Amino acid sequence: MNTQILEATAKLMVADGKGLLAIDESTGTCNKRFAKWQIPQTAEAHRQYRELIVNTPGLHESISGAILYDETIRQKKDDGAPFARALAAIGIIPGIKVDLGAKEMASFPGEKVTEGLDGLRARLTEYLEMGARFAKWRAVFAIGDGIPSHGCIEANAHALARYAGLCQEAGLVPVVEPEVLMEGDHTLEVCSEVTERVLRTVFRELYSQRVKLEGMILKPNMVLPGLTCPRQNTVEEVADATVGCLLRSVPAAVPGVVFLSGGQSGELASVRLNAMNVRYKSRLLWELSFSFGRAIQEPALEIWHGEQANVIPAQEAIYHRAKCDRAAHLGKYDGAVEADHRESATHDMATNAYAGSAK
Ligand code: 5MM
Repeated sequence: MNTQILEATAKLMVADGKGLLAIDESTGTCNKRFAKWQIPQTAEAHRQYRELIVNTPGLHESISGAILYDETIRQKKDDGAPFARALAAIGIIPGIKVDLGAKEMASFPGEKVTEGLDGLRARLTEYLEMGARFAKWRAVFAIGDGIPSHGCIEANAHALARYAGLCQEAGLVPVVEPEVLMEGDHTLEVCSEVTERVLRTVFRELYSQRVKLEGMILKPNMVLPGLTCPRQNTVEEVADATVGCLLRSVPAAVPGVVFLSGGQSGELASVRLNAMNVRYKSRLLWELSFSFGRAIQEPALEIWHGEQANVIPAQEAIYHRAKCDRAAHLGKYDGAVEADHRESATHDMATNAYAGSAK
C-alpha cells in the first residue's frame, strides 16, 4: 500500500472548493430516472447520457472526481475514449461504485445490508487497471419503529470497513458512504441521534480493520428531519445539527467529508452546504464538500429528455449546479450567486468550449 499516494489523492478530491459528481446509478436506478422522462432504458442511452455529462465544458472547474458505475467504466465515448481515460484527460479523477447493492437483511425485517465483498479484491485490481483511483460503497439505514437496529448498523459498518481496507490495499481511496435515509416522519433530533450512532460504529470498525483515515473520504447524509415530519427545520438548524454531529463522531485525520444529496433539490443542497461552511469554517476539522448525484443531475436530465438537440442546455444546467456547489463548499454561495451563475453559465460554457477547440 502506498499511503502517500492514497493521502495525496484523498486531499485532491476535496481541494480548491471542488467536490465529487456521483454518476454511478446502477442499471435499475438509472432506468427508473429515465422512465420518469420517457427516455429509452438501454445501455446505449445510459452511455449517451454519461457522455453528455462528462463532455460538459468546464466541468473540471468545480468537480474533482466522478463516480462511475461498472457499465460506464467499460463503455467508450463517441470518440473511442473509455470514460475513465476521458475523465483523467480533463483533470477529473475517475472513481467507481463497487458495492453490489443493499439487499434485504435476513432476520431483520425492513432493514438492508450491502453486499459485494466476495471477489472484491479481484474487481478492485481490474478497476485500477481501467484507471479508477477511488471507489465507493454505500450502506443504507432506514429510520422507523425500532430501526435501525444494532445488528443492521454493526453488519453494514463491518462491511464498509472491510471494503475500505481492500481498497487501500489495492491503491484506491475508499469513499465510505453510510446513508441514513430521509423517508419517514422522524425529527431532526432523531436523525442526529441515528447518524451519530452510525458514524461512531463505522469509525470504530474502520479502526478495527486498520483503515488509514488520512487516505479515505467520508460520504454521509446531512442531518435532516424526515420528509413527512411536520416540523421542517431552518437552514441554520440543519447546519448546526449536521456539523455538531460530525464534530462528535468524525476523527480529524479524515481529509474530507462529502455529502450525498439524498433527494434534496439542487438549490437546497447548495444552501445547506454553504451554511455549514459559513457558520463553522474556522472550526471544521475536514473539508466539507459534496458528492451529489441527483442535486447536480436532476435539472439536466429533465432538460435532456434523451434528445440530441437538448445536449447543450442540459450541459449548462450541470455546469451551473456544479459551480453553485463549489461556491457552497467555499462558503460563497447565496441567492445572488445562484442567479449570477445562471446568467453567466452560457457565457462560461461558450468560453470553455472555445478554449477547448483552440487547444
Ligand atoms: C445516495 O445516493 C448516492 C448519492 O446520490 P444522491 O446525491 O442523488 O443522493 C449515489 O452515489 C448512489 O449511491 C448511486 O446513485 C447508486 O445508487 P444505486 O441505488 O443505483 O446503487
